[in-house]
Amino acid sequence: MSDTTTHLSPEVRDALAGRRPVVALESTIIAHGLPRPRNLAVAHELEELVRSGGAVPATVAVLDGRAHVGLSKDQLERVAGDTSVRKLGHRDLAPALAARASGATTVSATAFLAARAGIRVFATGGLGGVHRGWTETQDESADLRLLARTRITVVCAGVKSILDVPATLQRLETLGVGILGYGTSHFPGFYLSSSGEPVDWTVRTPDEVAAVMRAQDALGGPEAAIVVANPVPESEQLDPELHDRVLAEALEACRERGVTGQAVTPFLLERLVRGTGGASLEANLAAVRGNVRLAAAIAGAW
Ligand code: PSU
Ligand code: MN
Repeated sequence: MSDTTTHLSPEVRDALAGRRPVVALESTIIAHGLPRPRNLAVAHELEELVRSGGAVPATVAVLDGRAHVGLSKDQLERVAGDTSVRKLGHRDLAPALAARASGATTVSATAFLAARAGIRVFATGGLGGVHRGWTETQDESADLRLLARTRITVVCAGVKSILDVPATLQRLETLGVGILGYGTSHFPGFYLSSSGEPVDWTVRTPDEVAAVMRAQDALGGPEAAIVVANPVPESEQLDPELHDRVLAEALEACRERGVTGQAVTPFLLERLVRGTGGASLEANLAAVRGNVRLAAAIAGAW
């Protein structure tokens, strides 16, 4: 499905036509979630991890007013290196296309474009969700509502720990988004292996995830995502005490400076990287790598 709005890379198009496994990857984490120039190396590494897992990577972005599902090397370089690349949630897609703009896609925009292209499995780091202090700001990521209406399986290390995790889990329940703990009965905490919150369902293999996806299709009914919550290994998690201390400082700085809207998440992530001397970045990368590997296996099983 290539049309005037969307271009599928030849590799992705062939894989979908041949019913071979494809994994969608978002680009906001590359353009706005990781420091340059490391971000480009990570973007390549994640695509390689998908390939070595036997699937075709489909990194999603908008370039010059056209959505791309599957990027060439040059396009990936542009997303990682061009500082004018915007951050695009689902609601930004139409204005960006009309303005011939370029932007990296968040979970909401990526899930939408990937599902529309026929891709069923998507890997990311941590989902957006309900921010702390929601009663004042009403800041809830558009990721949640879009996932409530999109049949896609998202592999993530939970939701970003900068968020109000219990409130986000409550919203996911209300919105009808299923959560499967992968090898765990606890919801992961992004940089941390566990958020301390329980999950209702645990799966242990990619085949078990694929079985849930088939059951979802057999049942029919409203479209909704399945979240596969895959914890970062304990050996690679961020030290929980360091995490809590630096996060408290970052949240305070965010309030003091009056950072709002789309800028909140990149601001907090960057403060965490600095405040932990880069340790949060390593934990973030370990989580994303694990998710990408698992997503490739799930796409294969599916
Ligand atoms: N996970 C990461 N790094 C990121 C993000 C997720 O490890 O940068 C991005 C995703 O693209 C997610 C977005 O959709 O943050 C959420 O932004 P907001 O809170 O503004 O909706
Ligand atoms: Mn927000």
